Amino acid sequence: MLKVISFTICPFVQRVTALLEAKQIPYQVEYISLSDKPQWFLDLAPNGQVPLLLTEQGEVLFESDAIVEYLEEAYPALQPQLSPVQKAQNRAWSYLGSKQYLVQCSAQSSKDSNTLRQRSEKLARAFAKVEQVLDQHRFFNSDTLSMVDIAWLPLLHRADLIRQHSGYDFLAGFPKVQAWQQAVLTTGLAERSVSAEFDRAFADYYLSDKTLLGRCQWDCQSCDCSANSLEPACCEPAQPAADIQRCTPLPAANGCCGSTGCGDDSRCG
Ligand SMILES: N[C@@H](CCC(=O)N[C@@H](CS)C(=O)NCC(=O)O)C(=O)O
Repeated sequence: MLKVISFTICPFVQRVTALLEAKQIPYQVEYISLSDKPQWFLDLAPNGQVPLLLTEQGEVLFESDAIVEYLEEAYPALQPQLSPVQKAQNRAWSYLGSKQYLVQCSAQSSKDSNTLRQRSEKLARAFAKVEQVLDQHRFFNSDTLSMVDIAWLPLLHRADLIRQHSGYDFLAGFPKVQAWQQAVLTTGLAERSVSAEFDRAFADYYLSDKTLLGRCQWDCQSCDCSANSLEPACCEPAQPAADIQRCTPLPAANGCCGSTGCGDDSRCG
């Protein structure tokens, strides 16, 4: 059976497991710690990174682009009738997506609204390109899943989790991309391609008190402090980090984020 060497919240791994799920190819997953990589992994992985794919014959494949292209060739194709040009176009749009993984990770890690805004702009430039080419199809360029959908799935999945938690939407202003996101999420591949620990591990890393998006809460009942607009960013720390209070409902007299955390008292009761 195929084996994927993985790290719980790695988007490059999720691209591979999403494709395996889409093709219904059985596989095992072995998780490693990236802060303490086992020697057997370092011996196998020339780039020292996950994902690795161990084929049924025991060959080692690394680099997610190479792995998904192998899976598309070696197993029944998602879109079998594509011309060489269409395949090359799909690869190019896929690379545009996978190049954004680390951009999104760094945006999600932002500690303040200026940083989040700057990092999101880079991501938004890529989503704007997709917005221009999405047409009447259900998925990227057809009514069935393509390799491009799989490549962008980790970005669309994470954008959905962030929006649900904080109200901040990486896809704001891109209605066609939002519709595409819904179509991709409706397949269930996002959940099936990650472990049961994914949501907790993702929240621990990106939605803790250490990140702006972690401090902002979609469902704050005391004021409109979700990171929807970042104008003003109600969850912004106005004081050193030690003083930050979470943006959960507090007595109205204190303001939503408490006297230390809210950038705009007029919005906080
Ligand atoms: N270009 C690689 C990137 C993979 C990557 O960045 N993986 C991260 C985890 S998401 C990793 O293994 N980081 C550990 C390291 O770089 O030492 C690919 O596409 O497979």
